[in-house]
Amino acid sequence: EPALAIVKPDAMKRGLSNNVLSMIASEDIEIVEGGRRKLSKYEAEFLYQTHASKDFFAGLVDFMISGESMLIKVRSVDCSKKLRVVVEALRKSYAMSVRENIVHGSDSVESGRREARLFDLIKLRS
Ligand code: FUP
Repeated sequence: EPALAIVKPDAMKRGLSNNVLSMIASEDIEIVEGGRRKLSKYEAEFLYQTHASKDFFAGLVDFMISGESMLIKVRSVDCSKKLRVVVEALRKSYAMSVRENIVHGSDSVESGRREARLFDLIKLRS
């Protein structure tokens, strides 16, 4: 099962990318490929398209394009489930607010597939 984890701009600025990587590894999730990149507005909007009608959408997109992120394509059995465990644990330790919450992780098999494809498309464009 493929999925996507993202170390968000707030975590990059705070030097937390290694904490995210080691937590992913500790859940037996395989890191397939990764890279640092500032997301474009279009990419951030695609990532959060299910929230397009929410009032926090514009602010969320602005935050996601405010600096470099680390995109990490991952894979494992029950990957999105395991990734959510990682995300919850990291946020509990490090999140500063609902928006500045350190890390993204695909939350279902379906979104994992879609977001892993987004990773491949971003790679092609850069
Ligand atoms: P998650 O899947 O855990 O990242 O959380 P959600 O799908 O509920 O929300 C997606 C993103 O919207 C999260 F990164 C947090 C952000 N968000 C806000 O910025 N403001 C809000 O009021 C609610 C969510």
